[in-house]
Amino acid sequence: MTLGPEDKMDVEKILEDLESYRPRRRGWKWRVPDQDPGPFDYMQTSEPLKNSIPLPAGTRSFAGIDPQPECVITTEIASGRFEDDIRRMRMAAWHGADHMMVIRTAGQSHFDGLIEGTPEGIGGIPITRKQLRATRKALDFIEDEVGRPLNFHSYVSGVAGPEIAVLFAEEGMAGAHQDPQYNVLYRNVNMIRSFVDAAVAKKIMSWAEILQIDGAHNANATAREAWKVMPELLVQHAINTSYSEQVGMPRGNIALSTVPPTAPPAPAVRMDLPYAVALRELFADCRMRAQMNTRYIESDTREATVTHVLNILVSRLTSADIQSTITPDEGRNVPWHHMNVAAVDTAKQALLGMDGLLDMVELKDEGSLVQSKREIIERAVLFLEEIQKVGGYFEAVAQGYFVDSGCYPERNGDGIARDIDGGVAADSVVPRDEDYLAPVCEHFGYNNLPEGEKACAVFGECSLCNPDRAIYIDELDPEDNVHNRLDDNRELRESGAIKPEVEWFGDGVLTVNMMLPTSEEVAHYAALEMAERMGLEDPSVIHIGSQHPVEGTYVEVKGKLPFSVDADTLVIPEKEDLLSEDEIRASIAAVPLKAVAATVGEDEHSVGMREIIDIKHGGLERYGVECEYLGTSVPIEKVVDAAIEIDAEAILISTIITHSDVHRIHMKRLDQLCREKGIRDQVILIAGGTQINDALATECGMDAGFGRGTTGYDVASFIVKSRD
Ligand code: Z98
Repeated sequence: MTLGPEDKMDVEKILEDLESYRPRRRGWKWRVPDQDPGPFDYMQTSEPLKNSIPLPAGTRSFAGIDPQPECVITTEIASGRFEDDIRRMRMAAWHGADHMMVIRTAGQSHFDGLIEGTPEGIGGIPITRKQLRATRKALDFIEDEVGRPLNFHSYVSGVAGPEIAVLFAEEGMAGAHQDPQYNVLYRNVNMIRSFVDAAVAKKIMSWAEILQIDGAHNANATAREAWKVMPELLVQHAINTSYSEQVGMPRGNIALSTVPPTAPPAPAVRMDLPYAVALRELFADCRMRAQMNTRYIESDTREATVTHVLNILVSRLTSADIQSTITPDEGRNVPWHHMNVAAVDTAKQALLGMDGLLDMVELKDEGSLVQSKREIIERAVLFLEEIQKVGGYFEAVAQGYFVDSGCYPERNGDGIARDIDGGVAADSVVPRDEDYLAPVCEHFGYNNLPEGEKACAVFGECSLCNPDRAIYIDELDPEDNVHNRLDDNRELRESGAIKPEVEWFGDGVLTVNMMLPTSEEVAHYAALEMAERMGLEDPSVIHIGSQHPVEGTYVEVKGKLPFSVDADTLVIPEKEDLLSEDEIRASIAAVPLKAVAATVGEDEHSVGMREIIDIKHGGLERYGVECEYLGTSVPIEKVVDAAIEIDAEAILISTIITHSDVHRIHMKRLDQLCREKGIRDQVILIAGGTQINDALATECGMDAGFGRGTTGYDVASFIVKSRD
């Protein structure tokens, strides 16, 4: 199978012969610094992609350039079905993501072994060998398509941490979260078990060159007054980093999961920046994985996006090896495909926009930045000292020191306390037998062998030395598996019919946005009623924002569309075949052509029209058209008179403002006036503007309409074709 830009991802092909699939490589891949060929000089970019989708302005106004920032960009995927995860990864990769972080299904942390097959997950995917293989295989195709290595990532946590670490090593995973504190605090896995397991898991991850991301940011995401946990965040990073190093993990493979702890309306950058500086100063050789703030995400995607741009400002003012992205709809708890893409675009756009920032500004080495930084570090050191004083980490956890919303040494008594002898898998740590022999060559601790001898030498080779030794189990559940899900939507897939989709293929979900002139409470129910009457199934309000207590409320409703559209029955206008530039020039050189152009009505926007006519922007003048530009806010009568006066063959009008449908009125008036003056069959009438399209313009009496993305070339080709 090959995957070209025109091919849909064929999940069934991906699933074929997975048994013999082997990953191409092991370990993490960073971007390669490079300068995108283009009109600008960048200071922080990497090699361009072979296939990609640029930012909207990149396509329209910057000749299609799509520069890639120097740092890896993450997309967090949580559809719960791997077959949809991979399609979402493909879309994100085209927009610039190269770290595919797959969230796990709820509850997998408490499984004490591996699971198999491809069951559906809740809020994430069940991590299994088949799911990892299928996804990695799909990623191989996608990385060939975009021309950049893609890092696949998930979690080495929970009761089966070491088993998952071996699975990840065997299956060529590039990154993983691993932090025993996460198990203890958020999953209530026994603390002794968690730390013992972590040593084993980290040793195997080090062999597999898997980049480790820690879990400190979860304290911020969980604490009640989350901006106060900054000293604790440093402490958590220190504990996991130090433990990892002692197991043998190189610092260069340890990425700290750092998050700007606050969000507006707090004075966010003033609070977040000193923390970011402190972290980078203390952990200079570690990698920085800059997570975006999740703690203060509500259902408003605009608000989340602004917070995330501020987070990226902090990354640019300090550093980020990986810029993570969280979908702006995270606060709605159902991240959707297009929101993954939106988040990746936000990161790409903001990083590029702030390229080279630190070359121009300098962080002050005095004043509040330094004072706050020092204070956070001092509080963290005191925290560590007190942990020692109370008897060590386990005792401190038992006493609820962590995720307390007081800014240490202040304590609020609302921390997460765990029992040393309690939690999931308590009492499960036992000394190794004297004749213990590790099942894989990489292991931690006692192994009944002379120093330096590989465990697997005794029994041949292990699954790390020879991946063929890993046992592949296909499916265990005859009902809950990808094959049944593919059967369920086969008809829709094979018919080529189109259904809206936000999360899963064919889910039919769409959103309707409305502004209702009433209070929030009434708007909520009015919106639901409207959605129901529109024929949407299961409507629910996913965001509501008051504009004023009684004047207006903005509502976003989601619902399911109960039908699909047959693509074969659609009447899609054929793309206009353009004349070549030489043909246009030759025609105009042979028979000169004059045009009158104006922005009409009461509209002062001149940029669009200038783009179409000016020689500087490759407009009509470039092809030899003599353009009489009348300016802005020009009455239609004046435009027609001017055309008669200079004997113009084409009239071009532009309207950007479309309040009260003035654009339609202007177009109709132009057609009517030309008829009244008896010149209609001697002039080509063209309307343009952001809200104009060809169908609308021709309906209003124009010969053609041109909307967003039009160039002077398109218009020149149309005029020459029309008059010949
Ligand atoms: C992120 N938005 O990091 P379960 N271990 C660690 C974690 O941070 C997480 C898990 C395990 C976050 C994603 N993080 C959330 C250190 C989760 C997941 O038990 O499978 O949910 O573990 O980008």
